[in-house]
Amino acid sequence: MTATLLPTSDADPFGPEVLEDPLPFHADLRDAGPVVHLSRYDVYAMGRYEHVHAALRDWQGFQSGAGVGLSNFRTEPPWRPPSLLLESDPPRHDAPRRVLAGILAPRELRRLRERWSAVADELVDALLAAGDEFDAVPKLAEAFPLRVFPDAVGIPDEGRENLLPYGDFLFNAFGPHNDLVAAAAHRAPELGAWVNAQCARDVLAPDGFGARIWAAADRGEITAEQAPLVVRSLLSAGVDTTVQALATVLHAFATHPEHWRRLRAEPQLARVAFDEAIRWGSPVQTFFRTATTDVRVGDAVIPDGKKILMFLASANHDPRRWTDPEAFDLSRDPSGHLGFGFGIHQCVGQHVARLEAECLLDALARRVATIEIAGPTRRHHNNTMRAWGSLPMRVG
Ligand code: HEM
Ligand code: OVM
Repeated sequence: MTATLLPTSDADPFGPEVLEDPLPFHADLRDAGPVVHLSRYDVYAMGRYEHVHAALRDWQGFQSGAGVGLSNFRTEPPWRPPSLLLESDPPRHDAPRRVLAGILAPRELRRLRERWSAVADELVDALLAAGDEFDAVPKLAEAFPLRVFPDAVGIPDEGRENLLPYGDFLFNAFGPHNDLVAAAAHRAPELGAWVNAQCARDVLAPDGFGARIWAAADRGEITAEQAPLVVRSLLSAGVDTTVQALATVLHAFATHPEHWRRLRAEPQLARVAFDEAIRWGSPVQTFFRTATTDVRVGDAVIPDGKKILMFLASANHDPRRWTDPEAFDLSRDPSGHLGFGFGIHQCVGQHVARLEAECLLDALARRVATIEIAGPTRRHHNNTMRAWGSLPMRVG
C-alpha cells in the first residue's frame, strides 16, 4: 500500500476567502483527486460525491464518536459532553436515534402543520402590512423558526435569544480555533449553561418533543441520564440549520424569478424546491469523521486516527454526479443530495425542516407575485454553515 499519489494543499477551508465563496476551493479539491491532504491541519479532505457518499455509509471505518469537528476526542477533551446522536457510534448511537426518529417522524409532525401554517400566514401578513421591503434574514428566515420550533420542543419563552448564538458557536466549534471561535468563546459557558437548563424534565411543556423524549426514558427506551442530552440535540441542531436553509431557499427564489412564478403556479413544488435549495446552497457545508483503522480511499491510505473532512457542499456540486450543478433548477431531481448527510447519521430533523419550509413558502407564494433582491446582500461567516447575514428583499 502506497500513498505517494496523495495530493496536498496548504489552503485554509476555514479562512475568510473560502468562507465568503467556497465554490472555487471545492472545484480545486474535486479536481485534485478523491482525497487531498490539508497540510495546515493535517487532515484528509474529500470533495467528490462518490467518495463522500461512500465514507458517510461506512460508519465502521469513518467514526463519529471521536467528534465530527477538527478536534479529536481521542486526544483532546470536547468543549461540551459529546452528543449522543451526532458524536456517537453504534451501539451507543442506536437507542437515542430510534427515540428521536420516532418523535420527529412525518406522521408525528402532521399534527403541527395546521398551526405552523397559521403562524406563517400571520407572520407574512404582518410583514407585508409594514411595507414591501425588508431584510429576509431576521424578518422571515429567523422569525419563522423561532416562532414555531422552540414551542414545538416545549421550552419556556425566557432566554430564547440564546438559541441562535449557541448554534452559531457550536457550528463554529466544529472547525479550527480561528478568529470566529475566539470572538465568541467568552459566551460559550453562559450559552451552554442556559441550553442545558432547558433540557430538564420540569422545564419542558408537557406536550412537546422534549416531553416525548422524557416519556421515552420512562418507558426504558433510553436512560434518564440520556434524556437531557437528546433534548440538547434538538436545541443544538434544530434552529440555525433551518434559519439558514430558509434564507438559502428565499435567496434562490429572489435570484431565479422564473422559478418563483413556477412555484406559484404549482405550490406542491415547495418540497422539491427546498431540497434543491439545500443541494444548491448546502447550509451545512462540512463534517469530519475519524479513521478507525488505516482506510483506503482510491489510491490513498488514510492512517488510523486521522481526521477526514467531508465536503457535503462540494459533493452536492460535483459535475461527476450532477448535470449543471451550479444551477438552481426546479426541474431536476435533487434526491440523493448530501445536504442532510447520508447513512446512519442522516439528519433526523429533516422532516421538521421540510415542514417549516413548506409552511413558509406556501404563505409567501399565496401573497407575493415577485421577490427580488433590493440591496447589497451580506454573508455571515461560520466554520460549518454557509450562512446569510443580510438579504434585503423587495416583494410585489
Ligand atoms: C444530523 C443537516 C435540520 C437535528 C444532520 C446531518 C446533517 C444535517 C448534514 C448529518 C451529520 C453527520 O453526518 O455527521 C441539517 C440541515 C437542516 C437540519 C441542512 C435544515 C435544513 C435539523 C433539525 C433538527 C436536526 C430541524 C431537529 C429537529 C439533527 C440531529 C442530527 C442531525 C439530532 C444528528 C443525527 C445523528 O447523528 O444520528 N443534520 N439539519 N436537524 N440533525 Fe440536522
Ligand atoms: C447534536 C447536534 C449538534 C449540531 C448539529 C447536529 C447537524 C447535531 O447535538 O446532536 O446535526
